Amino acid sequence: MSVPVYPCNSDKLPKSLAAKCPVIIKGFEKAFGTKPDFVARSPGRVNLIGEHIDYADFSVLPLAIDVDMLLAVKALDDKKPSITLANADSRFSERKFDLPLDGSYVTIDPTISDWSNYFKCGLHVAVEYLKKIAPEKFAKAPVKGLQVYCQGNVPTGSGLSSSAAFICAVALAVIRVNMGDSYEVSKNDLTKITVVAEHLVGVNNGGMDQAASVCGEEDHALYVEFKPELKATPFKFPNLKNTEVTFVIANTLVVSNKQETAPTNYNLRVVEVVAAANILAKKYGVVLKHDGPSNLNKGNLRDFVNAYYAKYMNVAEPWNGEITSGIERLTKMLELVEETFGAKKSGYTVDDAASALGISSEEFTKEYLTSFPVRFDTLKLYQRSKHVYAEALRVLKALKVMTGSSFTKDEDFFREFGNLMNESQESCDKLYNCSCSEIDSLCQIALNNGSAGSRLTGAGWGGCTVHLVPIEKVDQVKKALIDQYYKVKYPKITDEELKEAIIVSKPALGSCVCTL
Ligand code: NG1
Ligand code: MG
Repeated sequence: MSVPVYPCNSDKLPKSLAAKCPVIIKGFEKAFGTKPDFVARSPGRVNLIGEHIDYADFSVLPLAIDVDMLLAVKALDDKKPSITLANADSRFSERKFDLPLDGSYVTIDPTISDWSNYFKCGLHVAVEYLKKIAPEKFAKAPVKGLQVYCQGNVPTGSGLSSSAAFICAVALAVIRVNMGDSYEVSKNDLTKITVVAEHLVGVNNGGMDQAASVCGEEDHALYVEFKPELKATPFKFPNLKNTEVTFVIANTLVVSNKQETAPTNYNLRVVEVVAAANILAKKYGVVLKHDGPSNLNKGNLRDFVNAYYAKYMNVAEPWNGEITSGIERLTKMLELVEETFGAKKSGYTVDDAASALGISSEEFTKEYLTSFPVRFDTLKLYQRSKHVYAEALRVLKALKVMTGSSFTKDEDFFREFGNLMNESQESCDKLYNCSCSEIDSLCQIALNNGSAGSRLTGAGWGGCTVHLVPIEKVDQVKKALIDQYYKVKYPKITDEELKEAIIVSKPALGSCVCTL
């Protein structure tokens, strides 16, 4: 399926988006004194369950939401092409850079945190794609210069993937400009190329955000699988008798800048789970077969499931994602985690990890600790691997609840799905250590006031929480969050800020192009 293209005034366009188009076109005209060619857009996302497991290739359950990043774009035909970026948000001042004339890539300095870096990430992967599909045109020549006006309302550093929304919109725009209006880029290609884009700014992320942003559909959540193939399957929540399923998203307003905190947080977790997978493999005498773009170019915890089942259970085919066999395998993995790491819950030093892998400490450092910067005292292999396998298991159970036969009582759906979300939060907090006191407070308040399941969403360490709430209790939950969290922690908070801090959003359309 290709990324949809709609005229700005089409009635196929969601109302909120149709309303934003004229505003961004005006913004572009003010910035550049002319009309843009089109608007490229990609939304933020919320993850319902399945946290920090995408980089181990386990499936996740996100949905696109109707906060988004819009880019109004005009192509230029200069001999010396350059890119000029303007932003509706005055915190992000104008940027301009040249495109190398030999068609090479624009350099990105991952040690500085600048908004144009994210543009360059999207540009880089788009150029790479263009060189692949049309080498005669792009192998040695630059892509077109652009004027771009950006307007977004995905809060940054909040776990709703503002970065993915931005990068996906950029890649989409660059491909359209250079391949022409009649070229249809597939959702699958756009997802695949953008998944690795943030690696260029030093974040070793998995592929959930891009898949959700690109593939979102109105009124549908997405079941995103990474293996055997990248696939996003839309599905609806069960029809309930007396109420509707609603998700309330509440921002702690504690910003976690992933690029800055990666060495002790995000990238360290990636190292921990990859090390755990390889130590398990060593212990059980199996070789991990790894393919795909993921982390540190080593086998991960999903690869270990397959290798273990091939050797000990006589199952040659890798697990294909099927629910019942998945539940069995992941339950087995949790036993192996106890056996392997249970006696060393305090964690592994570099020397401990190296000796468990049968390599020298220098080799361990070189292979695991240098491609992305990390800082730690000990690697918490027990806690991290237990979280990943248990969380992957919860996703399968959640899918079963969502697609299962109809519920005799509405409460049963809320209890079953809500419990899984609560268990996920507990695990993120206690085993993955990616919660924080503000997330804990928001979850507690929501649960006390009608939420059936409350948890962090995205990477954590701040950012947003998500709450499963029956529609009739939404106002009560919102009021409690305002009175007991926002007004207490931020006494000067304005009504406008509160409106942005709590979002009640229905599943929204993914990436699209709006023509003028
Ligand atoms: P956020 O916090 O939305 O950027 C990050 C990763 C995801 C995933 C989640 C945790 C990036 C770009 N995305 O999401 O791939 O691993 O954390 O589940 O870093
Ligand atoms: Mg991000």
